[in-house]
Amino acid sequence: TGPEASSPAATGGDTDVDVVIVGAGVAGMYAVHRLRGDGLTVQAFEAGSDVGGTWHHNRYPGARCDVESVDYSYSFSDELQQEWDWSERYATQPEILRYLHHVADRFDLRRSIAFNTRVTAAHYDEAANLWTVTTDAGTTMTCRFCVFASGSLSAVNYPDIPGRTSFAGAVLHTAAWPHGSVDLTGRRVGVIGTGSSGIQLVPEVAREAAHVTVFQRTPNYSIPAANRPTDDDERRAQKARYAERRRKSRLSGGGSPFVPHDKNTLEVDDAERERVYEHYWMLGGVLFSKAFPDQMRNEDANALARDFAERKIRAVVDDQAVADDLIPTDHPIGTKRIVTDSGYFQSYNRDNVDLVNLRRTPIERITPSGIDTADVDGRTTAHDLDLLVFATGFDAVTGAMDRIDVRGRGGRTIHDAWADGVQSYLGLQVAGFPNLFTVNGPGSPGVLANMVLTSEDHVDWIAGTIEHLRSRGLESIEPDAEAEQAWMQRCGQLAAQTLFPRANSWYMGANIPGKPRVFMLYSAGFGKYREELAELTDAGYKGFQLR
Ligand code: N01
Repeated sequence: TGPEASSPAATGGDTDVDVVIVGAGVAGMYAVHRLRGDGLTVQAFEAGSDVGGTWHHNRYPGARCDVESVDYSYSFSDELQQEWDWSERYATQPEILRYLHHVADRFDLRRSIAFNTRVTAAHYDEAANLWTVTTDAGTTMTCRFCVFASGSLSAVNYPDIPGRTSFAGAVLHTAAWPHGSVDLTGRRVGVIGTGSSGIQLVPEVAREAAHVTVFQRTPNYSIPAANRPTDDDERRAQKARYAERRRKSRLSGGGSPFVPHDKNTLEVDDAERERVYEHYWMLGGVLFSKAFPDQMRNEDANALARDFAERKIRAVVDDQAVADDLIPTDHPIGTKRIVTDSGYFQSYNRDNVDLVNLRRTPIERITPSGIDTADVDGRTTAHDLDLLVFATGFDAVTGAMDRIDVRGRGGRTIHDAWADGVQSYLGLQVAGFPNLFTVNGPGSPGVLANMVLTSEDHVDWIAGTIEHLRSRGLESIEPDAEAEQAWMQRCGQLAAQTLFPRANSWYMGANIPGKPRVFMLYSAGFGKYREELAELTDAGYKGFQLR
């Protein structure tokens, strides 16, 4: 624990610290810096051995960010912005982690963070208006406020496949990749899952391993990263205009300074449409979703974008029968996160990479020697493997908190509060859990936008709110249940105006058996969300009860 833990709490009452922060990834790190800077005593707990969250754990070969590094970086310190040089347009995981370590050093964050310590419970004491936080290291700590910065994509998902634990070789998960190198030379590797993680991993593994078998349940849209090294001139120009870049990002839908074409898909002729698609394709990755303003709302418009993406896939895959299996047919483009790849589809032109289409030949079981699939004629094919990689994603958005024993007013658990569908007001608070804040919680733009800026915004709002309470002698804040319900309904209505609900995606909770199917995010864009949040706050914290 840090030295602050021995200072008196500034928010009154008899607590060990003012604020406990759960998680020391991008959001938790900034929360430590900001809240400590406001004169509060803070203690963060982090399950990993160092800072970085996502970037600490997802160390698989090929891991990169799909937002340009110049945007996917903190904006709270101009000195930091000016001093850090990104070497590539889309930084690799090691470079992003180096950056986060630099931030931890520069702002002396580690003294307030207990590492290798997982929060197991947070219980609210109604009479004393305080939270008691318990960890797996045996710590018990009381605080006035809890900030859950536990991540949207951090609760690792292992699917329940028969025989899962019987495999005799090494088993890895992309989101819990071992520190240090994994020797793939001469090995037969199986990869289950073709989301962002699997698709980034496959080309890297294919270069080293003797053989790679990719087990694909659902094909995914993936777009080349258009990655390249940056040079001094480019960096100088970007840094000179950083403030403007950030301003545009904060007005945008996705938290980076890009806007769609100014006309809708069907308002331009074929040649112009092709030119616009090509332009956004060359921007790389998820930005293709922004080609035309109606692409994510209008099925006919989306179909034309899909057709373009299909042609791109066919152009780089030699065997058109394999291309048939790789082209998504079950969801509009963009309704699952578009993957940003580096040579994924081309991997299937290699002799040492095979695709297994699980829709046609499903997995029967995992065996000690590999994976058995059922052929169309009912026979079993055994795929012999030395190493098995689960690239099977996360219990997204709610999973990290749901796995902790969080109890609010009346001992009600967060699990119960979310059992019939997730509830949250603005992605910041849940009714019945006073003084507990979530960063990028359900009902916020979160994972639909640039998470560094969304995290900074939420932490700034939390800091401002704590200051508001302190300066008025108030002790607690929580949302009205009605305001919360209305907010989640609004998120549902906004999503219904888009094509998002058309996919069985993790955005919808569809990848976790038994999870309620609700579009968990605010889909009208980061800029619009910021406007709404500011209006409600300026109107005296409308929808919240302050006591
Ligand atoms: O996880 P996913 P991810 N049998 O859930 C398959 C971010 N991210 O780690 O689609 C067979 O997307 C599942 O199949 P299906 C990014 O936001 C970003 O790849 O459910 N297969 C799917 O193919 C991303 O969206 C980057 O049918 C099974 C895969 O596993 C998010 O994290 C890099 C299965 C899981 O894909 C999650 O990405 C990495 C089963 N029983 C991650 N169960 C960047 O580039 C699941 N699957 C920034």
